[in-house]
Amino acid sequence: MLVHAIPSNVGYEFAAEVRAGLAREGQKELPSKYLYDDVGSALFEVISHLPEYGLTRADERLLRRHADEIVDRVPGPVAVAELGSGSGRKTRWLLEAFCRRQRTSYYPVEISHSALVMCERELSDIDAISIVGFEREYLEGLLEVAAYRKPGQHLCVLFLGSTIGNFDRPAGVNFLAEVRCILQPGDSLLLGTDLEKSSSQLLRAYDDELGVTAAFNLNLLARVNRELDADFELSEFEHQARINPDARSVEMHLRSKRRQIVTIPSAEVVVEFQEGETIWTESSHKYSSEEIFETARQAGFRCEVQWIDEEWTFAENLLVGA
Ligand code: AVJ
Repeated sequence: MLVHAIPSNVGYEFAAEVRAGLAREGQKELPSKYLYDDVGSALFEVISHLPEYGLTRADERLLRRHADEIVDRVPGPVAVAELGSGSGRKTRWLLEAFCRRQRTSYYPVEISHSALVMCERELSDIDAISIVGFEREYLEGLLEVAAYRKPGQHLCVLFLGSTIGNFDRPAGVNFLAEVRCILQPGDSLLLGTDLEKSSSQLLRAYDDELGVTAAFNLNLLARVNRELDADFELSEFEHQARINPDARSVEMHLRSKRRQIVTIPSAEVVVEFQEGETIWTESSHKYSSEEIFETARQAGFRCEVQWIDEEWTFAENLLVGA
């Protein structure tokens, strides 16, 4: 077992993106990747245990159930790169299967330092694994992983948990195409996608009774306060989950309860909110099982197999670089 982490060079962009997102005309927005600081990552971990939010458990069930089949379809020796590893819990099933076959390198790419540390700790007991974590943006990290690649080694990218859903559809295809550019023909991409479900089920999942998702969303303002010395009054904003039927997504917003002015010194911006005005913080797009084949094709992959969880409609898709 080898564990070492390559530390971050992100951070300075936060102020610039907060400024750009809040100073703009029309719909204010903040990039959803900033939801995942230490507090946010811990809150998401709690969300994944809520009865209303079955996504993460469906993902894990599929990986556990089909780990051997997945591994059989990925030629070895293999380097496994995971984009957004989170806690690493659901990845264990796959890595154990890979490592039963042969020694395997695992490269988690994750912008959250605490999630990366957690994931390395969680998985380091697996026999015949070597782990090198990259505290990086996805594509930047993947480029570095590709540079580490040894001759004859197959690259298998994991993009699980329906993180792809945070992109709108065209941006999702673009992102997958960028991943494809870093890969070689025959390399694999295991893509987890949440599937369409009823509005009521989605609203319950993204606005849970306990208020954990609300706290997860509001933490973004708390983070701006902590890191950029802002004076957001958290009790003056409320969490909102919305269905966007045209985009086939569920959106999270933070709604200003009254007219108010917020100062963010380290982003050099003062922001005015009208009563009822929102900051759009996340979109979670839901896919049909059929469209994933076309999405894969547009990005330069072929979707070879799809496994679907029936309890919480979710698909694990094995894409191969064309
Ligand atoms: C981790 C991006 C898949 O979109 O469902 C959970 C994040 N947001 N509850 C999702 C999330 C609100 C989650 N992803």
